[in-house]
Amino acid sequence: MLLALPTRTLDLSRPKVMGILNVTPDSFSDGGHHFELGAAIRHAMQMIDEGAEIIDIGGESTRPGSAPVSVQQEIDRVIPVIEALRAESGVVISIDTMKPAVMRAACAAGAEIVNDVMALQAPGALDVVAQSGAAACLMHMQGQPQTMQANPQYKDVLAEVREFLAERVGCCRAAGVAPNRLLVDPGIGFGKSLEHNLQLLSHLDQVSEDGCPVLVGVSRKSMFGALLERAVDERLPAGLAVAALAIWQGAAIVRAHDVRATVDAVRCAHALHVRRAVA
Ligand code: YH5
Repeated sequence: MLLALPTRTLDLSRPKVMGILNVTPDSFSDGGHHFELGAAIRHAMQMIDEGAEIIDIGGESTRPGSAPVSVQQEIDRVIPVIEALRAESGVVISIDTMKPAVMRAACAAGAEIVNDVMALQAPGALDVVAQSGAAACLMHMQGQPQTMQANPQYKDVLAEVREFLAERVGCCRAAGVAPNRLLVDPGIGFGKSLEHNLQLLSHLDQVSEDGCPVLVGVSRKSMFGALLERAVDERLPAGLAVAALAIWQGAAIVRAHDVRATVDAVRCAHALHVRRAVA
């Protein structure tokens, strides 16, 4: 399976690890509010050294309670990082944003995947992606980031997520974004209870109707707090187990903070997945 990028393709016949690079002032700060470019690039280069083939750069936190960020602030945070990483490395760069203006600037600076937790529903987002030639990750979310975890409700979470993603794939196709440029993502933790997350993760092979490759992110997420009562810094073993099970079900990309460990888990799971598929 090949994902079409603007000037090359990404071969997804072997699963990929997407390393998370948060460029918010709390992540790479010099102690004040100043964000340090050098520290962000060092962290990206370390994740690449550990086996990340995609780096996902985000300048806005989607956590409940986090302050909203203006378009200009978000651009000021992410564009220098994209430019510097593009100059240093041939890694595939993904921009994690909901804002069309940030998508446009990021793609002009060298980002090749738009990772949007709103699945390109913001006015203008579809056109920006269509015109840029970038690939896109369409993620399912119920509600808005600030309030999505208050009381998530579904009749059939798997069917509803699958239908939403199929509808967004259809909108992309209508806007001129071919399905070979699309990834789909069930959005673990985005307007979902623990039970909803577990339902989706145990049926990952059923979330993509159109054969679009599946991306999934569970790294350090609150579902492990709910399931295991583990603090954020104690969730790595759980995240590796679920990452492996995602790949075993055929997921193409895992989004993670702890790249070296996740690459090992993904490689083991894929070695078992390919042997099962041919039997
Ligand atoms: C995702 O799943 N997630 S940001 C809370 C945590 C730990 C991690 C308190 N962007 C996804 O990573 N993009 C995010 O513990 C994403 N898929 C895609 N495509 C949330 C996050 C996190 C939240």
